[in-house]
Amino acid sequence: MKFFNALFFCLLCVTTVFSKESSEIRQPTSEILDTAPLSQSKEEGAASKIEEEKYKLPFLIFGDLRHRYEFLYNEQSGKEDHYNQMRLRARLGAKASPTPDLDLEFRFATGPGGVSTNQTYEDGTKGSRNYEFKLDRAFAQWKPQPWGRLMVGRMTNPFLFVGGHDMIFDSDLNFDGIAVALSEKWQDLDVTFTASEFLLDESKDNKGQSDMTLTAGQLALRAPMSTDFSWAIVASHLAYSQVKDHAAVVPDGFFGNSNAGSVYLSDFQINSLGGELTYLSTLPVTLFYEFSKNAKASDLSRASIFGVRWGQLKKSKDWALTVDMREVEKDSLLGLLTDGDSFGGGANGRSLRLSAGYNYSKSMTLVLTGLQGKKSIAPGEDSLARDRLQLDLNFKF
Ligand SMILES: [Ca+2]
Ligand SMILES: [Ca+2]
Repeated sequence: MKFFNALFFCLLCVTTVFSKESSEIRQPTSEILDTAPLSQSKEEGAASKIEEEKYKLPFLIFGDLRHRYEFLYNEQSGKEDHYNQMRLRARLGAKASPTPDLDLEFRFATGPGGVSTNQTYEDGTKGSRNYEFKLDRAFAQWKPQPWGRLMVGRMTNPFLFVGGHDMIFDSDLNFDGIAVALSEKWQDLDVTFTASEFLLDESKDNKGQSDMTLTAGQLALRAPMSTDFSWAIVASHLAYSQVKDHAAVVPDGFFGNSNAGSVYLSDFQINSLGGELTYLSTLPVTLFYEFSKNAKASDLSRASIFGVRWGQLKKSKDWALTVDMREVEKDSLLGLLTDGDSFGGGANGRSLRLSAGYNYSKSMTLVLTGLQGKKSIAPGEDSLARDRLQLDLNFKF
């Protein structure tokens, strides 16, 4: 019953959000100012022109919210635990291009950040008290040439992965530091090289434990094969510094990576290769596979994902189906950054994800996702079920 109540509430919200009032609020400033009284003098007209320029918004405001109903089954050793919850994700941002070669973006979001921007309703903050809304992104992108861009600040993930998968980096992640992307087109071949230096744990100590960083490089090639097919190959090298013997970066722990005595037992230097084949039509079909290996771990160092995507969610009435299967061995990837939903997040698990989405309009999307996973899959450990069902109502402007 709770579920249907939630669904009804969401539909009610949608009706309100898309009512006439909201479209009036978003009326362009210039249109509002064009309705100035006809009796204005020339001077008043000039002054109003200045006011018009002053208040013409030289930026784009954007935002989205997701209302999620979630059912979880988390097996504990020797017992079962299942529960449901409702969660909110709200994000509000602004983008500006003050000069043609410069973009600035700021965004605030609910949730703790990192791999999750979910605020579980009445969890932690209870009794209808307000939730925290934190800085999620703040970065500048300078494009001095059509083939090159430089990003600094707390930025969106600059790397591309086949099928848009989230095995290595959760889709909520933003990164702190600097990134450079160079792209060129030779005949039909699109080539993009991206490099970055990101900070994961700042240390003031220059003797013992110092900064934990991610130094990464990626080469992505994409080209059509015929009029009906296109392919992409993406090779990535992700070198993390100072992970071994480092304490947990966030209080929640090591997210499935090997640890003992409250420190990591392995370093992480990951080489990853992904391939993607797309059948181009009104309902495109994409097949993708990626294999990753941590060169610094002698054992349990491999991760892989295979997936199929059918359809796309761009226009009103679009639909899409996605299936992916992944296995992330204990020390293959840094569990702190991997997708937080599959097998409960982190490393040392495997999962199957099925997802169906439908665009009721370009601003309203319904997504149903089922995840069946196992965590603690390393030899000698007791594997535990991690299943969840998510019903998402997404709204954006
Ligand atoms: Ca996430
Ligand atoms: Ca430092």
